[in-house]
Amino acid sequence: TKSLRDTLKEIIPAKQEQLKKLKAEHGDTVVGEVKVENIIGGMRGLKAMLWEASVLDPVEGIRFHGLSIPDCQKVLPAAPGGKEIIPESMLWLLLTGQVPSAEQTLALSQELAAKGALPKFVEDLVDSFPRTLHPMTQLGMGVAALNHDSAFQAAYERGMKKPEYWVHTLEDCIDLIARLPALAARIYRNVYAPGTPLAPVDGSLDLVGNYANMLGYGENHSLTEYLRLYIALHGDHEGGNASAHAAHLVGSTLADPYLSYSAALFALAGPLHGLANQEVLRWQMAMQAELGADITEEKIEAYLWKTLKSGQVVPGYGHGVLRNPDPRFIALQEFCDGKPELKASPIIQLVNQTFKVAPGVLKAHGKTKNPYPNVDATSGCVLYHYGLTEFKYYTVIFGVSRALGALTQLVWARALGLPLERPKSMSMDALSKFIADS
Ligand code: FAM
Repeated sequence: TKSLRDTLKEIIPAKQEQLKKLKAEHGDTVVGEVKVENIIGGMRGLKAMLWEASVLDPVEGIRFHGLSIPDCQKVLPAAPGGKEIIPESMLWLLLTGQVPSAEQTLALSQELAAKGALPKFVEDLVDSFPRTLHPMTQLGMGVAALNHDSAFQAAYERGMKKPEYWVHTLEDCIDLIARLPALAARIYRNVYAPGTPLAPVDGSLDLVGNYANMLGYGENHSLTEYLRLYIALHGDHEGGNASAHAAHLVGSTLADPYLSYSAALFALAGPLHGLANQEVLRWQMAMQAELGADITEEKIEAYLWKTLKSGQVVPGYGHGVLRNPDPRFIALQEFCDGKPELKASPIIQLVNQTFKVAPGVLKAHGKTKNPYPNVDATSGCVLYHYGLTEFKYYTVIFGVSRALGALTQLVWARALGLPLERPKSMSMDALSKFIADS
C-alpha cells in the first residue's frame, strides 16, 4: 500500500501540467466581471483564487474533491472501533483527492501520534500565559512559536530550490497537525483545570482519540466520535473564508506553515467567523433562561425578533456563500438524531426548535441573503450537552480542524509554484475617477 508521500509524488506532476496548460492556453479567458459592489463588498462572489481540495456550491454545500458530506461518510475510513469519519482520512482525501484505505489511514494516525509531543519550550510558553488570555490567542501564539522547528524555513535558509518547496512544506504541515491536539489540550487544561495532570500523547490512539484523552474526555466514546466527525467536517470550506484565505495569503510570502496557520487562527477568532459557535451557545442559553421551562415556537419567534430589533445578528444563521441549510449542520443533526440522550437534551431540542422558526423570521426581516443555519448553529451546543461547557474554548476545536484544509492548500500552493498574492486596491477617489472616465 502506497504512503501519503509517494501518492503525492505520483500525482503532483499531472497537476503541475494542468496548471501550465491552463496558463498557456486560457490565461486570458474571462471568468467574470469585477463590479464596484465587489470592490466595496468584501470581494463576495469574485472568483479570484485557486483552491484545490474543496469547492462550495451555494445550494448543495461543500464537496471535497467532488465528494459530498454523505459521500464522505460512506467511503472514508473511521477510527478502529468507531463509525464516524476521522480527520486522518479527510486529510488524505484533501491532500491527494483519493480515498485512503483503512490501512493507510491507520498508518497516518500512527505517524501523527509519533510526532504529537510538543517541544518543551512551547509547553513552557503556553504554561506562562495568564488563564484569562483567550484560548484562541494562546493557540495562535503556540502555533507561531512551533515555527522554531520549521523544516521549510531551515531548507529555505540553506537555499533549497523551488521544486523542493512542497516537500518541506508537507513535513511542516504533518508535524503541525500532529502537534495541534497536545497544544490545544494543554491550553484547555491550563485554563479550565489548572494543576491537574495532562495525559501524554498515546501512540496507539488516532488524532482525535488522543485529543479527547488529553482534554480529559478519553472515556467518553460518544463525545470522541462527535469530535472526530466535527473536526473532519470543519476541515475545509474552500479558500475564500477568512481563516483559509489568511493562511493562503501569508503562505504566499513563503512564510512557513506555522506562521501561515497562526494567521488563519487569528482570523478564525473573529465573531463573524469561527467565534460564532461560542456566540450561538451564549445566545441559545440566554434564550433558554428568558423563556423558562415551557418553550413554544411563538416564544422563540418573539425572541428572534427581539435579537434582530436590538441590532444584533442571529448567530449561527447566514453565510457568505451558502444559500441553503449547511450540510455540515445537517450531518451534526443526524449524529444527534442517532443518539437518544442527545435527542432528549434540552439544548439540542432548543436548537431544533429554533431551526423550525428562524428561517421564516430571517426571511421576513429581509436582510440576510441566507436565512438558513450554518454549522455553528449546533456545533457548540452539542459540546455543551457532553459537558464540555467552556464555550470560550470552542473555536480552538475549530482551529484544530481547519488546519486540515488550510495546510493542504499550502502544500498545493508550493507544489504548483503559486505566486505571492497581491490584489490591486483602489481608493474611493480613484474608483470615482475611473467611473467618470469610463
Ligand atoms: N442575522 C441578522 N442579520 C444578518 C444575518 C443574521 N444571521 N446574516 C446576515 N445578516 C445581515 C447582515 O448583517 C447584512 O446586514 P447589513 O446590510 O445591515 O450589513 C445583511 O444581512 C446582508 O448580509 P449577507 O450578505 O446575507 O451576509 P454576509 O455575507 O455579509 O455575512 C455572515 C455572512 C456569516 C457574516 C452573516 O450571515 C452573519 O453575521 N451571521 C451570523 C454570524 C455567524 O453565524 N457566523 C458564522 C459563519 C460560519 F459559517 C463560520 O464562519 N463559521
